[in-house]
Amino acid sequence: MLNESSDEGLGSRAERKRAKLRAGLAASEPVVAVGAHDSMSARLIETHGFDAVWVSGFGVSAMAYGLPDLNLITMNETLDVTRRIESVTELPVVVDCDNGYGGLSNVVRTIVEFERAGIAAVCIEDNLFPKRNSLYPGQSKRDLVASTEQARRLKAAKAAQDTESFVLIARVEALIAGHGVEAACERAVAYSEAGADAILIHSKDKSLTEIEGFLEQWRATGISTPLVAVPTLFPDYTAKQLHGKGFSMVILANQPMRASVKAMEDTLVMLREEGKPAAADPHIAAVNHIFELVHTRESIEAEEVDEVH
Ligand code: SPV
Ligand code: MG
Repeated sequence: MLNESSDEGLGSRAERKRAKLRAGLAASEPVVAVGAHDSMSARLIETHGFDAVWVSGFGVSAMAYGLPDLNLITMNETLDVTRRIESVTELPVVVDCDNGYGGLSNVVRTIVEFERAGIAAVCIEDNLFPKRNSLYPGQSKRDLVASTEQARRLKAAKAAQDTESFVLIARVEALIAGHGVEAACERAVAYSEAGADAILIHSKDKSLTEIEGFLEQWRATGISTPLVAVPTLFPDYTAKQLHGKGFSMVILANQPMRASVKAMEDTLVMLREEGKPAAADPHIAAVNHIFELVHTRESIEAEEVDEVH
């Protein structure tokens, strides 16, 4: 028997998710995306009522591969994790594809492959390959792709799209790289003119002075391309407050990863100290809860429904 989703095909599933994301970007409430690093985290993000899943490059690097977020993960490795995430959630999936894994042709191939995989949106940043995670503290060396070259890549990416609905988010790293508000705004304008559907303006400034400065200059341009924020380092602002300032989408990029690591560390300490599972049991999810989350009973019932004894 065909299940509910198998007769609608990849196209309409993808279209439905992309339409949901596009409607959200134009709505009077912010789209709140949360960072997933695997399929279970994506399932939980959906269960808890969020609007979209962010496939975090940091999360996939650290959690799926146990590696630093330094462009070590290839396009195919990201696509592999993304496909597994996409298949278990009804939410639009927004994938952090770093800098598109190289030059113009790499960016174009990234768009083609992720669009064909039914993904709603891809985010491409202007960090030069190999990139370094934007939150890494200190004066680590950071080079950006020249603005004109990045605009050329984004334009080529948009031209390579097969559908109108697929969303390309262009991420500006000028504030992270210390180039200042004016350079950030110039890049945002260039990327928007190149056809980006949204602009992610990243910042580590806890006071929000940089972001406010950017927003002031951006407003003066009159460009209506939606803006995206990642408030990891300005965590006291709610998604609603950021929406009020002009952001259409807010990405809570890494909290599930950090929660998982803390919970695993605490559990391993208890197990190591007490030497028996009972030490951890009151503090961890019940086995039955895991069964429920992945719909185990439903699968077993379907297997047994017409079984001849
Ligand atoms: C990610 O989640 O991988 C991001 C956001 O790109 S950040 O880590 O803040 O750069
Ligand atoms: Mg990233």
